[in-house]
Amino acid sequence: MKNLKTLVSVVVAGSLLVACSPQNENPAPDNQEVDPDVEASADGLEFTDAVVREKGADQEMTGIFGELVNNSEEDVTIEGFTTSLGDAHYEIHEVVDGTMQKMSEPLVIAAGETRTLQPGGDHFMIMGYPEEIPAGETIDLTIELAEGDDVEVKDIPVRTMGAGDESYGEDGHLMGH
Ligand SMILES: [Cu+2]
Repeated sequence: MKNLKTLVSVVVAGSLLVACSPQNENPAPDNQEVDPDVEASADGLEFTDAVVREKGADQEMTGIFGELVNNSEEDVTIEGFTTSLGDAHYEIHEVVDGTMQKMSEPLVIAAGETRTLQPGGDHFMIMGYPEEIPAGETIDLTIELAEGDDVEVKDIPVRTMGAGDESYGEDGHLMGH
């Protein structure tokens, strides 16, 4: 498992370097010596207060929550995401009339705006991952932007969170896609 995580991180870091463009050369506010990967995300999209809800081996899915902050002067469109968990089904969800579903519109964060991902609202969903995701662990998240740059968020803590804030589609129709 450790080796797999390391491999995934290296691959992601490599793609970030390729995606990094000369336009990201503004100095970061807190640290002048950040590497290009960090600078790319510091200038654009940040994911703060991020948390993953603990998942038992018997549970079908879980969510990632937090604040998506667009520090840039241009809108960003989130096309999707992956995590250091590796092979799983990742979807961006919204909650309509108390039931979550795949987001019907692209997730756009307007310039300077913040979008909250929370239970009962928009969230990143991890599906099709059969193993336990226990509290106390951390996972890395890679957010894929339509504009081309990926944003990597390291070491998101897994925590126990209150259950029952959203419907997991007990009639089963959510499991179909
Ligand atoms: Cu969901």
